[in-house]
Amino acid sequence: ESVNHLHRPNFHFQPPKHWINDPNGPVYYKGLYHLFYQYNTKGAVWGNIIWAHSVSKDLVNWEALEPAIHPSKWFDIGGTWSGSITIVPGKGPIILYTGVNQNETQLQNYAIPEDPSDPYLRKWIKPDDNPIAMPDYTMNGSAFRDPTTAWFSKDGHWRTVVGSKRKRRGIAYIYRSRDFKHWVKAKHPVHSKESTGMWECPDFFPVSLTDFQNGLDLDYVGPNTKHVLKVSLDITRYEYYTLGKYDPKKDRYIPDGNTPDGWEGLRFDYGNFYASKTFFDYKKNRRILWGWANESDTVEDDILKGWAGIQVIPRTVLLDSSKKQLVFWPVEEIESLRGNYVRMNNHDIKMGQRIEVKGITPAQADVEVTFYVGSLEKAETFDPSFTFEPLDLCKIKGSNVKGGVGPFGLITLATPDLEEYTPVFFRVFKDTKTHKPKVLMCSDARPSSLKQDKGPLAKDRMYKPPFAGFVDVDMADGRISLRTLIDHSVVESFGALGKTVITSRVYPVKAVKENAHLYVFNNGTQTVTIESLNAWNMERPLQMNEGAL
Ligand code: DQQ
Repeated sequence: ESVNHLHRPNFHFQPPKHWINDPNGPVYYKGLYHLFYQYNTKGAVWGNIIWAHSVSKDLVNWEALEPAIHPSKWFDIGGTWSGSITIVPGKGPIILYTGVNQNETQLQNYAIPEDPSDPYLRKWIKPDDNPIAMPDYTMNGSAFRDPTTAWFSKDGHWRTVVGSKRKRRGIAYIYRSRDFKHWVKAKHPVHSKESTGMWECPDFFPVSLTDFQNGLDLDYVGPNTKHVLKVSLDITRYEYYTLGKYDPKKDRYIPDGNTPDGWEGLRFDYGNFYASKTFFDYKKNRRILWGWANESDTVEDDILKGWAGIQVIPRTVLLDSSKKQLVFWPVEEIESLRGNYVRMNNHDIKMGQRIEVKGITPAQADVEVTFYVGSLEKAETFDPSFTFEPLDLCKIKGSNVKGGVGPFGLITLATPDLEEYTPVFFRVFKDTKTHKPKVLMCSDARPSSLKQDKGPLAKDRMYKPPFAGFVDVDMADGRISLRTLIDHSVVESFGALGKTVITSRVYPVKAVKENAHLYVFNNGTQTVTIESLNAWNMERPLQMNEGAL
């Protein structure tokens, strides 16, 4: 089998070939970062899923180990699906994962390392007293999966959350155990929400209300915390999260009134990003997020390429100082891959101007830019009575549609004549009610590729949406920043230091490798200044799972 490298990322996590999806069981243990992931041993489409396993000292270079779990017992013969790792004092790391039995019922299982003293955790055992949880008659046995990392509470119980649904109501069940073997479902779900459908890959963790630098471990208790509940919605393939209060006595989670709980909810990432999972990094006291970015190419081309799916660059997760949302930033370790470097300072871009960033490799780069806009006088008005989704707004007001303040931003993976390009940009509106700026961020894949659709079915078309989200900034100092990691078919963008994040996958035909270009542009009447721009070539890590599997 051959692997086509044209659109293959170089510094994002990937095995050498075949399909990957959800990150599983991320953990830091005895000096190594472990990442397991859903992997098809046989091809570049979903199926034959096992837990593949890699380790890293630095979250940049990865060594592939033998698979950790594959279907082998009655309680997982139909599938070894997603789950997590918990470090249990006195026992070591324990995997909780979803097994599918021969009747396609989903069960929760556990697995233990053969040798917990081995930092590599190479071999895993599935004890015979599995499963640890089965759906009862009140539950939907084909929608019961993805146990979270468990946490230990003062009442002597371990707790884990499992995703589910009943009819159209999304549910997060909570299970308790004293010994990590016998688990009992709490009477009430920790949370649920009507009309949201299946809650895949829930994630539930505390954040600090006073320390905006460090993450918290799951069992942290203190007055100044909030909880985050994230769910992945299989209907739209989007995730959303709420901030709220977890009451450990009642085992209930109540989202804050001001964060929408449902389809309109806040997102870790407004683009191609799914089945994400965080873990607490004991080495650097941070909470790190992993997430899967699927291909958006045609299924036929995925098969021809011989590979499909990547993990995004791991991101630190913190509560924003506004306390209304989270902020995300690529782990600092990734900066070790920065090579050749160019910069630009105090450069005005007038309406209609496009400035090329030269001297780096635009198809494999890290770009940080701070824009100074100064006056917001010319901003277009935003009528809050429009119930536009950001995505609809970006669809109508693309990067070519002239505005007042913006659109301005980066044009990535472009041909010089803009036959192909993926713009990442801001457009600033004036909210007619609050008179405050309303900032839209778009990453528009529509003009990204000249490749023709192969047919009318979704699998035969590339998915090229105008991903978008609002950015909650007042721009009081007239500034806004953008960082974009470009990796051949990956455009991963962080607006306003990580307040709004958008990952997109694109497959240009011409704007590839050394034929790709990078520009800064402005299509608003307000002149915008590039206050500073720093751009780097990104090197390939020395080790990226080569030769394994
Ligand atoms: N992927 C897994 C499931 C999970 C889904 C199966 C989310 O456990 O719900 O590969 O992408």
